[in-house]
Formats: sequence, C-alpha cells, structure tokens
Amino acid sequence: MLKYPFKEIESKWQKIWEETGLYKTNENPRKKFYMLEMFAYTSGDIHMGHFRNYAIGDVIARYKMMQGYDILHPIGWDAFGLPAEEAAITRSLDPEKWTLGCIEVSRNTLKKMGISYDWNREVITCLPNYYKWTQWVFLKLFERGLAYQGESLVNWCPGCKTVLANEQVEQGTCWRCHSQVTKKTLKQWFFKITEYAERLLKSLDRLTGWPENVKTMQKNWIGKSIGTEIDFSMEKTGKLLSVFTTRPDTIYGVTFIAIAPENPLAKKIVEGTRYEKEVLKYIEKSILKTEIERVSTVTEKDGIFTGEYAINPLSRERVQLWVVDYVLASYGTGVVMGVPGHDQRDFEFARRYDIPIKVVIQPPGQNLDPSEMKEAYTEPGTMVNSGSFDGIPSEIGIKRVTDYVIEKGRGREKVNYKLRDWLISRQRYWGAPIPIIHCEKCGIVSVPEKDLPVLLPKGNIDFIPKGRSPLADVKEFTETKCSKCQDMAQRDPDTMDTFVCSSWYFLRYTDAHNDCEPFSKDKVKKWFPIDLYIGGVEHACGHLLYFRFITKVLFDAGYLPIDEPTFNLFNHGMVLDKNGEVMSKSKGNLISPVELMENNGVDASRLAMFFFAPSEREIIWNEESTTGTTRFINRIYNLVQNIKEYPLTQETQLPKTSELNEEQIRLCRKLNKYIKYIEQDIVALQFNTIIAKLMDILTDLEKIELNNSFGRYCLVNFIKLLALFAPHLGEELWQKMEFGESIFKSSWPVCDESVLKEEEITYIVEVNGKVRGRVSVPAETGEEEVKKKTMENEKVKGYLAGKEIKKAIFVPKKLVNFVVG
Ligand code: ANZ
Ligand code: ZN
Repeated sequence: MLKYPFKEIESKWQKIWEETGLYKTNENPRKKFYMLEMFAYTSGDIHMGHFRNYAIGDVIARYKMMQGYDILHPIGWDAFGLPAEEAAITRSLDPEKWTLGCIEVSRNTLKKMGISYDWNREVITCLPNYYKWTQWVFLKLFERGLAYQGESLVNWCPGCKTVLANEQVEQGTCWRCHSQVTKKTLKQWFFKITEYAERLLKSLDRLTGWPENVKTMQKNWIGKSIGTEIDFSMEKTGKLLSVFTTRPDTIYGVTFIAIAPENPLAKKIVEGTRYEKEVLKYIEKSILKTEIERVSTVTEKDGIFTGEYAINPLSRERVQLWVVDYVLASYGTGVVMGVPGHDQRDFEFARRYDIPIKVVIQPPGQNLDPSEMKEAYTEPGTMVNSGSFDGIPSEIGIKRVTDYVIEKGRGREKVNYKLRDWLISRQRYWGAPIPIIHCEKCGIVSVPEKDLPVLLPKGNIDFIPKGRSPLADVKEFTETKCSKCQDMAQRDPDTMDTFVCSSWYFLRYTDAHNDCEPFSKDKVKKWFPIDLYIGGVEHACGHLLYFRFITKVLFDAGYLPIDEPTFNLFNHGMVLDKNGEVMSKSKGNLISPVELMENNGVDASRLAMFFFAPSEREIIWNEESTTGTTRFINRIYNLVQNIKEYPLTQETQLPKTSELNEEQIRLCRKLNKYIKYIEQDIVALQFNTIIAKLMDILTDLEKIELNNSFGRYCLVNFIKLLALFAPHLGEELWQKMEFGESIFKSSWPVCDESVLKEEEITYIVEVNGKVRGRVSVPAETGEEEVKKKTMENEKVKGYLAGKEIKKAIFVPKKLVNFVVG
C-alpha cells in the first residue's frame, strides 16, 4: 500500500493556489458570501482553538465557492492591547517588535493550514494604516456626542495598573491577570453604549441565526427593567429623594430608605452631625468591596444609620435613612425603598438591625404575621394595610400606585438598564492614541481628520505601567498645538481599549487598502453584512456587543447599509487537552498546530478535528485520532492509483438507472441520499457525521469497478464531497482525473431526487390463511411499519374488526398473515 506523501502534495497545492489567485476576492461579486472568523489576538503562535475555528470557516467558504458564490474570506490580527504589552515587558522587548514577530509566526502557521484566505486583505490593528481609522471611528462617536470624558469610579486592576471595562471584570477579578479588581475615581473616556441599549436589545429578535444562549446573555447584560421612580422627602430639609422600584405596590410596606455608599448624598446628609465620622468610615470600607461581594445573596447585609428620616409620600409615615452597601450607586437612582416584608435582602437587613417588618401583600388564603416570617414574601398577592388600595391584586396595584404618584406629581414611570457606558481609555502604551487635544482656552478639542493618524511614539519609551499613562511623560508626544486656537496644548495621553480596534475590523476587510477612508461606502455595500461569523462564546457580552454597537453608530452616521453586522453567528466548542483541561501556556499543555500538521499533514489533522464532535461541542483532543484519518486518506489515495484513463466530462452525468444492476442502483441511491444529508450537516456545521458518511462511501468504492461511467460518477462526487474537509487531497485527486481547473471551481454535487424514490413492494395480506388484500409499501419499510400499514388497509380492517389478533406472521418482501380468534 502506498503512503500518501502529504508534505509534498500539501505544499504543492498551497503554492499553486497562491500563484493562481484561487482565493482572491472578486471585486464585483454577483452572488456574495462574506465568511468571517474572529481574527486572532497576537500572542505567540495560534493554538488549537484557532485551528478548529479557522478550519470550520474554511469548509463553509469552500462549500459556498463550489455553489458558485463570490467569497470574501479574510483574516487579520488583533494586535494592540495589554496581553501583547505584558508579554513584551516580560521579555524586555519592544511591544511592536514582539507583536509583529508573533504575527509572522502565526501567519506562517495559517499558511501551512492552506486555508482559503485572501491574504491581500490582511489587516493588522497596531499599524498606522489601520489605527488611523480606529481614531476616525473615535472621532465619529465624538462628533455624535457618543464619546465623552467623565470622572467616575472605575474598575481598577492593581496587577495591570489600568482601568478595566465592566465586561473585563470576571467575578470581581481582572479578565487578564485575575487580580482582585478595586475602585478608583479617575477621569476616563467612555462610549455611550447606553444610548443604544434599547436598540441593541430590540434588534436581538432580528438575529435569527444567532445561538439563543448568546442572545440571552446579551439580553441579561443589557438588563432592561421597567419600574417606577417615587419621590420621598427628607424630614429635615424637605428635599426630594427619589427611589427606583419595580414593586410600587409595596409602597405601604416601606420601613427604611437605603442609600448607596458612593451616592454623594450619603456624605451630605451626615455633614456636621454626630453620625458623620462613623458613616464616612463605613463609606470608605464599602467602596473597597467588589460589586459581587456587595450584592451577593449569601453575605450578611450591612449598613449604617444616618440619623436622618424620610417621609413616605403615600402613607406619610416617617422612616429611617440608612447607608447600605447592597445598594449600587450606578443603578437606578442609587436609592432604594426598603420593604422587608417583600424583598429578601431588605428582610435580612431589617432582622439584623431591628427595623420593623410590615406585610402589605397577602398570599391567597393566608394571613402572614411579620413576627413569624422566616423570609420575605415576594410573590403576587392582595394588597393589605395599604390605605385606599386595600383589596387590589398586587399586579394591578403596580399600575394603580404608579398612576397615583404620577397624578400627585411625586413619581414617574422609568426604564432602567444594567448596561453601563463602555469605558474605552487605558493608561497604557500599547494602543491607539485617543485623538484628542486638551487646550486651556478651548477645552477638549478633537484632532481634525486630516491630521490622523496621531502616531504612537516609538523608540526609547518607558512603558512599564505606573498607574498613569506612559505617554504623559513623552514630551514630543504630548506637546502640540490646539487645532482651534493654535496655542500650545496637550495631547490626551490615554490609548484606546483593544476592543475598540476589533469593533470595526470586519468593515476594513471590504476595502483594506483604502488610504482616504476607512472603507468606501460602495465597497462595503457589496459585502456587508457578514454572512457567517464564527468564534468563541466567551465574547458574548464583550466584542459581540461592541461590534453591534459600532455598526449601529456607523449606520446612523450614514456609512453602512444595514445596522447589524451579522445575522448568522456560530460559536465553536473549545479544544481541551487529554485530561479535559483548557489548554494554556501557564499550564504547559498547549498543543502546537504546527507540530500536529508536520507529523500528520493538514488534511488528516482537519479530518480528525472534525470527526471528534459537532462543531459547537467541546472536544478532548487526542493526537492518536489522526491515525484513523491518516489510514482513511491512504486508502483513498491508493484507490485512485488504479484508475485508468477514462473519457471525462466535468459534470459527470448520473448514469441511466435502466443500465445499472441492482447493486449499482443501491449505491447510487445511497450516494444521493448522502449528498442530501451532507448538505444539511454542512449547514448545521455537524461535520463529524459527514466524515463518517465519507468513510462509509469509501468502503463501497473499494468494492466496485471505477473505470466505467458508473464508477467515475461515484468517484467524482465522492471527491467533491471530500474536498471541503481535506482540500489538498481533494485537489490532488481531482487533477489526477485530469480536470484542469481547480476542484473548488467545479460545481457542488446536487442530490438527484428521482433516484431517491424507492421501489415499492406489494405485500399479500392474509387473515387466518385466506388472502384478504394487497398493500404496497416502499421497499425498505421495516416489519412493524408493514404490519401497521396492512392493518390500516380498509379491506383488511373489515376482516380484523372486533377480533383479537393472536399472531402476525411476517414474510419479508412477500406476505403478512394475521391469525385472529
Ligand atoms: C422596592 C421593592 C420591594 C423592590 C419589593 C423589590 C421588591 P431590577 O429588576 O434589577 O431592576 N434596586 C433599585 N435600585 C437599586 C440599586 N441601585 N441597587 C440595588 N438594588 C436596587 O430590580 C429593581 C429592584 O431592585 C427595585 O425594586 C429595588 O428594590 C432594587 F418587594 O424596590 B425594589
Ligand atoms: Zn485652543
């Protein structure tokens, strides 16, 4: 048996594909397909997760190519940001040098994979010809009032010495170094994503090709809440104090008011009172706690009395005002009406500090006694102890109380979102500089578009993090002229979050070499939106939200034809090591795709990867699995060695069934059935079942004569199906049959439905040995089904009616005999 010389053949085809420009994008697509995989973050080489992601995308791109689509299938590099900078610091290298080095290595690996990329459209986010346009995106947001600088309490990572976006805080720790995240008040740049909260939420319904779980994650992250703001008044000053509640029906049950520690009001209330010292101490202590800790349902509820009281606008009752750390300053009004009878946190809090508990919602048929309650009653019920609202079902009460406070001018309907504005400034070196100038006279001034890019200074820059922007110390960078008044002014020293770079890269691919614009409207219109986007689910509430937001902004600004980047998203599963653990550098269990390909070839590695599991599932990688796929490839290679010259047509015709024998008809039917199922499996990205089918067909092909028209028909179709998954092998065999043009320019096999129609067999039906009817069924119908069908036959039914079937004798393909008594 010959061994398939994968090294030679794979590099041969990669070279020819490149030379002939097989994957070059057609500038004027008639039928377009934009296939995109998330670009890679540059750190070292690509890993098995990328290998899987990119191989899946490659199958789809080739499939669409063979279906006659014009394909845009680009790749690029997410090259700015913390991880690259950290890696460079550890190695005492310049971040640019390190990053470009990584790209070189990774690019070579991708080229070894032979993926159908148009390399001509490669983008690298850390190069000026790209980040110039990232700065342009910033300016567009700035112009539209969607980029602003604000003083705020932000997430601060003491490890990375930088601020973090909410999306980068995972269970209270830094997404990158996992240090405990703390809070700091700093002036920072934000993108007003909250202004798009409603639209981001609403159009989730249009994303019909997105996984439900990602949509749910985004929905929860946006966190829309419909409620009521109610104004209490403070006893001493009479000033109004608004609370946000989703349960206005419980207003008569309020027994305290809780203010968030960071709410400026907290300090003001106690100013100059004997409570001041203790309250300030409490505020400082709670600010250091993480949000997770504060809102956790298990930690003990904690707070401090301010000495002040508030008046309930409905009951006129006087209640204590507390500072409480489970109230968050950044949500609602930062003030909560405490209803211990019907809110669990308030209940625990009230029990701890001996605050009264009132029942104002009674469960159906019960009479709750506050002194005996073990927990809050949070379900609907009937309003009680609620003045003129008594007897109203609580769900109706929500509306009634809201209407009442609106009428009295003491409240309003209010929608709140959990989503916060996107913090995009970073006090780090390795990022796109924010194109803003601070002028003493003119204030915040944007850099004019014609002066872009604001270049990141190079050379001897001390970029080790110190808690403030390294660029602030680079005079040549910061000292500039105000673009309005021409006086001396300062550049903003911050750089942008790397997620800004990746929020628009998919647009640049449509026009990657444009020096005058980020992309031309005309070109983007030809390719937008992305037809299929593949990547990891970990980006659900980060990148996948940001790229939708930026798309909407650029749509509003008139640059895009559609306000969603893609209606079809696919999340591939992770690749785990032998022990089921996530692969990472620190664990030392990384598997190098390069080694894998060198040992086994690209195609055998791809096939093994596909064969493990459906693409959305995790796989536990085991290199031994390539043994099976290598054997499979060798068998195919040997099979084709023996083919002789045979007159060929590109579209090998389906032979006439009348000229085929029974065995051939069976195989022909199977092949066509598989073509149909494989197509369905491709669309569902269930490649494992396809590989199994290909293996099955091979066994059949090994048994038949290939040097006749039927044999060739089967072989040609088999190779076309195979080529998506093992493209080098597919191309090699195709050329062996002397087809000339690339197999990927040939047309995709179509199932011939007429061969699928199965022959029918007529069963004789007997009752107690006497022929009572005849029933025709498809040839492959099983015993149970045949019996059922014959019993349902009108004539036979008559003979069986009212009798007990004691036995049913079944003779395959011939007869059913019912024995009745
Ligand atoms: C009184 C009340 C009574 C509440 C009751 C609930 C049950 P969502 O759905 O998340 O919007 N709340 C309001 N602002 C808050 C803040 N800044 N920090 C912590 N909690 C806050 O929940 C809204 C409810 O969360 C509000 O309704 C308020 O408590 C609390 F039986 O008001 B409720
Ligand atoms: Zn100025």
